[in-house]
Amino acid sequence: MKLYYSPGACSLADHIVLEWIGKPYEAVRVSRDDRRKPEFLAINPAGAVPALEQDGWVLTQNSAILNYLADLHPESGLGGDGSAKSRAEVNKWIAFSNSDVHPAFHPIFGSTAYLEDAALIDKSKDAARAKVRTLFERADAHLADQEWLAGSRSVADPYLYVTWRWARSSGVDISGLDHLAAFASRIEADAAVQKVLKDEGLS
Ligand SMILES: N[C@@H](CCC(=O)N[C@@H](CS)C(=O)NCC(=O)O)C(=O)O
Repeated sequence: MKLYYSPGACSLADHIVLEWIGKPYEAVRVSRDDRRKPEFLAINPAGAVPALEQDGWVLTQNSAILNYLADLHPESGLGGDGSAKSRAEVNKWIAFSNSDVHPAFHPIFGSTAYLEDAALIDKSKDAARAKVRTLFERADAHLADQEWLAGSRSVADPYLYVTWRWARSSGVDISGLDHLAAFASRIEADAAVQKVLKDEGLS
């Protein structure tokens, strides 16, 4: 199994999950330039990571990959406790990161550059930072009385952690989000996560 990733990108979530599962895999680093090359576009025409390749089959879209890894390794417990309800909770939190938090970063990452007006672009970035803060406040409140998003550690947790890393380095006000900060520290303290951060050149 091969995971195509870019350092610190949303593919970091899948990388952590693969390490938690503990079965052999290969992590293939893809730079920003590589993502536009025909070789990579043949793997994912969207030119985006993550992409997971297994026996010539390629799966893209983070939510699909996280679910697939959980299904492939039920013994890991990373897809919930086996009940439909607990799996729905895992999926709810994958969706929160993938559909709400991740897209909220787009202006910060440059999606409003087409405006070609520095003041307007700055304004869109400030609005994005405020939006991320609001979403994080919701996650913070949820984590007040539990260690993991879906009740027990799951494939959803590293995705929110990745967005926390982005927030830390992009001027989002993360002050006072103590439960979310503790959650991120819990993930960061994990030996498997430390290994992945080192392998991606992030530690
Ligand atoms: N909908 C895709 C989005 C993936 C995505 O945005 N990946 C980013 C890294 S976090 C990327 O590779 N962007 C490069 C690009 O879109 O050109 C998913 O959920 O997997």
